[in-house]
Amino acid sequence: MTAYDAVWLNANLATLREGETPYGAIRDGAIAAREGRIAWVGARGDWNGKAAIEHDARGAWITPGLVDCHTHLVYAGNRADEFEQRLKGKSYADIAREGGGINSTVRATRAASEEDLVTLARRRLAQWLAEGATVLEIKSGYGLDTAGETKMLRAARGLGDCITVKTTFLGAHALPPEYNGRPDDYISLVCDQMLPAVAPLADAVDAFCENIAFTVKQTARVFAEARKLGLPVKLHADQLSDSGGAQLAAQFGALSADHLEYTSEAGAEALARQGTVAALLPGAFYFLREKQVPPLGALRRHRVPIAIATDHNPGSSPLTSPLLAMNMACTLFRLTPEEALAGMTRNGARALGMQATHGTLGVGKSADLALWEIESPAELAYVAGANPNVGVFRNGHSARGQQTRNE
Ligand code: DI6
Ligand code: FE
Repeated sequence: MTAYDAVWLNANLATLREGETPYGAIRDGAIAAREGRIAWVGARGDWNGKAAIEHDARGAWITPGLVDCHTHLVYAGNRADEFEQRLKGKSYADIAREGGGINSTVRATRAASEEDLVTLARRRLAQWLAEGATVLEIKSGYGLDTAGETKMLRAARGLGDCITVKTTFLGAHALPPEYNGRPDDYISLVCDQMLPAVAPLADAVDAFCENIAFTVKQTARVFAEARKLGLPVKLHADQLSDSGGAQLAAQFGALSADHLEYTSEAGAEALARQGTVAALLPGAFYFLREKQVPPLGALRRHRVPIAIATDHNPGSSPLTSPLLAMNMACTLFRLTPEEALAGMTRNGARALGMQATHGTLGVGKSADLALWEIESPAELAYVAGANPNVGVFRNGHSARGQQTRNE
């Protein structure tokens, strides 16, 4: 008889495996782990294994640990004062002209030590852990010089003890003040000096391709360099205008193209051809009071995998709740609750190139489990502000010293 390290019984499973029941659901299921991986999943009645630890889930639903595939969690300072100024009538452009906006976060982040950045990010991270997240992507992009970007990526990796972290180098996020009027020179710095220096600390490379940031041509230079270093790419694409970002992302075989509010049908088709994930970010849409929603119909028609993420950052999406991001994806973008949950699990993992190891409850995957006191998985996208999480396990181990509720 095979021995397992742990089994969860008296649970309903939302496996999120594709092509099965809605949510890949198994009512009254059992799930067992060995050496940090899922080793058995099925109906309780079929379970006759032996496990060193038996967890009584007391009727909870178990989903894969949530995967937030797009965040800017590491930074110093905040921009609440700008939020206040905007509500008193000042425009984003006025604030940027006066040295605020992204550059105020760049100043604060450059001035902070790596330890400060870890402390601040760890404090924010508590909410992701409380809501059952086990994987988080974190971008750089507020250093905008080699030392600052290196410091941010190191700080992000420093959080790996409590959550699985994927780091993304976003040197091409904004033009730092010392390069004012010289964007091509800055892109040369990114390509020739920053990228080679940060490559060992980065799992992927991202850029902000937008009329207020970098052009398609500048972004393509960064991506070509990433390719030489063997790093996969992702892109902030078509957030405020259709700049052909989706097509550019597809052309470089990007893991994901993110935002996509202004993406055309042709853009959606290009993503589908490459298997590039569409990562939708309703937090930024909400906070910036955008009007145009991503082309959900085209994404569905072309069967583009859709991920949902918080895009947590101090400027355009101070959202710290993956569950609320799922709710917003439904209310603002009209995703179904099942699409929203798949977006924060299976497709979030795919957007990070982790589909072989994360994002569904399948044999061989990491034993990353979130337990929820809910009656149906649709409740996860429905509760707007509540947190029904009652446990989270990463690689089979409790991720916050709590196994199931009341224990
Ligand atoms: N997209 C955004 O909306 C921002 N960055 C990005 O890539 C804004 C980030 C900030 O304002 O700090
Ligand atoms: Fe972002």
